[in-house]
Amino acid sequence: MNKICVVGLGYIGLPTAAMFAKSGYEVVGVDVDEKVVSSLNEGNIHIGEPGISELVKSLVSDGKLKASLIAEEADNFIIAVPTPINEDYKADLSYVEAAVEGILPYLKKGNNFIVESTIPPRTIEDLVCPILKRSGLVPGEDLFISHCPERVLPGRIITELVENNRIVGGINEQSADKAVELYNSFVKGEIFKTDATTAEMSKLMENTFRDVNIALANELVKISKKLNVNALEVVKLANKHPRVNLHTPGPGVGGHCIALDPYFIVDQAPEEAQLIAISRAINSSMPSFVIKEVKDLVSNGAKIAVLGLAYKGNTDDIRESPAVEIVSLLNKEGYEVSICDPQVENQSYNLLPLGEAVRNSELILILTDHDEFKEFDFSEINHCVKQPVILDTKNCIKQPGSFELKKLGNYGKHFSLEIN
Ligand code: SAJ
Repeated sequence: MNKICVVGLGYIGLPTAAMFAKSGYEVVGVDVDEKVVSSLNEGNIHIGEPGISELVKSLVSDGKLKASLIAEEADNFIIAVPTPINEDYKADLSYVEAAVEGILPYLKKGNNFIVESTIPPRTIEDLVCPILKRSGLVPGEDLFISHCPERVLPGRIITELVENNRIVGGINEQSADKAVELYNSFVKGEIFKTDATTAEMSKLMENTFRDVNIALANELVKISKKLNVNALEVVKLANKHPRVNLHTPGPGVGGHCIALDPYFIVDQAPEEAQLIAISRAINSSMPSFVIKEVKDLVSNGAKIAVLGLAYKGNTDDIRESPAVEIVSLLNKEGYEVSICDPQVENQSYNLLPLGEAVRNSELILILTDHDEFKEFDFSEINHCVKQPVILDTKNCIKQPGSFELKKLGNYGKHFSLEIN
């Protein structure tokens, strides 16, 4: 059982492929993108994730990891392709389907088949197994099938791949056992066995838990604005209770996971998933809320310097980023917008160095808590702005200098205890 074929070389597939290769498996990574495949075979990577670049380079040069446009025979197959959401908020499973169909010709008796991609409940049973049966192999007997959702936090992928506990959901016990054996090669966290459908639902509920809690924090901001309360201090103080963990409010929820996964549940059970649906709506309304805050500070036509386009600090990922929506809304409202994001490379945006982005601005709008912004001493740029005002939607700026620092959620009072 020494060869693994990983289909999908993105934020999850590539680090996973690398970890298996590092622990001694022969790994071939498959991707539909020619550029990804050719650059990987030269030892270069296309994702910005700490620690991956060096690891992949050495594995490729040692011949332990290679990339290919087509699958090949292996002992284990892992599917790690994206599951985006359609315009009607239903899961788009076309990449999963294509990936499973793509490996059909290479399946052999005794293979271990795993889906890591996040999928709606019942996908393994109702979609994946029927496709795999077309190979002529009997699921659970000739072919072991599991869902092993990834749980790693972008920015900490390499560490969390090893240390996090994992859920392994098999279509039967033997399938789960095979998957556990595989992941045991590098996972130091505990591995919990269950059935495939429970694993699918557990993964979705983890991200939904976070989305619902962030919605609660964001709703607190809106209530606090109405009642003139400092929501940020409320969060800190309430969290001094031993059983309370209010999350952090912000400009919205981005990324490819938390902002999408709850819809997979809502789509399957719309009548029942009321709280989940309203939480999504609250978080999706935050960009418009930020625009209202901006309007309270500067009038249309003003120049606004946006700091941060990525969906969260210290990542280059702009998928579903609230900042992207805020920039587009600001443009629609007639503001002149300049953007700085030192971590993002994206041809669609004219990304400027901080010093240039803030020139002649009347408002600096912080949308991402990158370290570069947190640590920046704003007294350095006092002279180049038209009006020294910062609206910090991430409550992260430490050295505002003589800028007036407004924080999203801080509407009240009056004196601060400055508790941590
Ligand atoms: N955010 C807030 N307030 C908070 C926490 C987060 O506004 O209190 C925002 C962030 O700014 C960001 C978004 O939510 O826009 C999501 O960020 P995140 O760091 O909470 O999570 P992701 O999407 O980067 O990664 C999540 C993780 N899931 C959980 O923590 C339950 C990760 O473990 C999963 O593996 C990943 O989704 C995934 O791939 O599903």
